[in-house]
Amino acid sequence: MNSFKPKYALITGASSGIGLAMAKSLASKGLDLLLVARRLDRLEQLKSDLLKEFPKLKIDIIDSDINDNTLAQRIEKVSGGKIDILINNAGLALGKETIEKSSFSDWEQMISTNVVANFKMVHLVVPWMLQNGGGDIINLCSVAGIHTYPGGAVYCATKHAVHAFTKVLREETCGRNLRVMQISPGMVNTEFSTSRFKGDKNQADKVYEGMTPLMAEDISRMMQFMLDQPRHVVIDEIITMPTDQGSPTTVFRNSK
Ligand code: 8X3
Repeated sequence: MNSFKPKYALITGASSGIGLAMAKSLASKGLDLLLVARRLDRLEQLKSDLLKEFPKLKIDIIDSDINDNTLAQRIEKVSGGKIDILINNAGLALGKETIEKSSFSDWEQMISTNVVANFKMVHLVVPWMLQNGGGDIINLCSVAGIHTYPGGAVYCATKHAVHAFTKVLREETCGRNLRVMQISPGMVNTEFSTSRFKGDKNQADKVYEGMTPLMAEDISRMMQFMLDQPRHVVIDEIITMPTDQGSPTTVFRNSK
């Protein structure tokens, strides 16, 4: 077990926010990377930035929506099944309307991305990891996977699903040198809110008004800490919020 040394990490949602911060963190630790995201220009830019700083690394990129049916085949082709670490990060919230007012298309997109695509990624890499002698998986959950709040029914439901799935995976694979972990952040200032409010930057900015949110680098630092533990240690879950946030519905704002 202890001779296992991860070399190659797959990150979904790698072109911005937490995924991008994690790409930088893992590259600085000497890991080769397979970066998946929709925006090819951003992926190419990130690859070129990383290679400038870490010229010896192998950085592969795949431009794909996480829901694309051909993604698994593309990952298999590029990686040859040699994935040691999965940062299962792609996910989104859409809208903050009540159940009666929210739209089916938002529901479907959240369920498909946060649940189905996230689970499929695990289903893809776990057999490879077991065959290769081990692996590390960090699923991006949320405080919305533990708490609930009005306007977040489907987002919260998807993250509760991730929480349950991760726990079962951990139980099922226990003893096989697979470290199954999750991180559950509260408010992180990334493109999350801009995407939730469909490009309405004003509404997105209001989410973080008068308080100090977490940044993507805060989350990547914690994930790196999880990965850096000795092989016999699993940090099952990190739940993290800004000091100014007490729960999804309690936020201290100094301007109010
Ligand atoms: C993001 C945290 O509180 O907006 O996952 O749901 S919250």
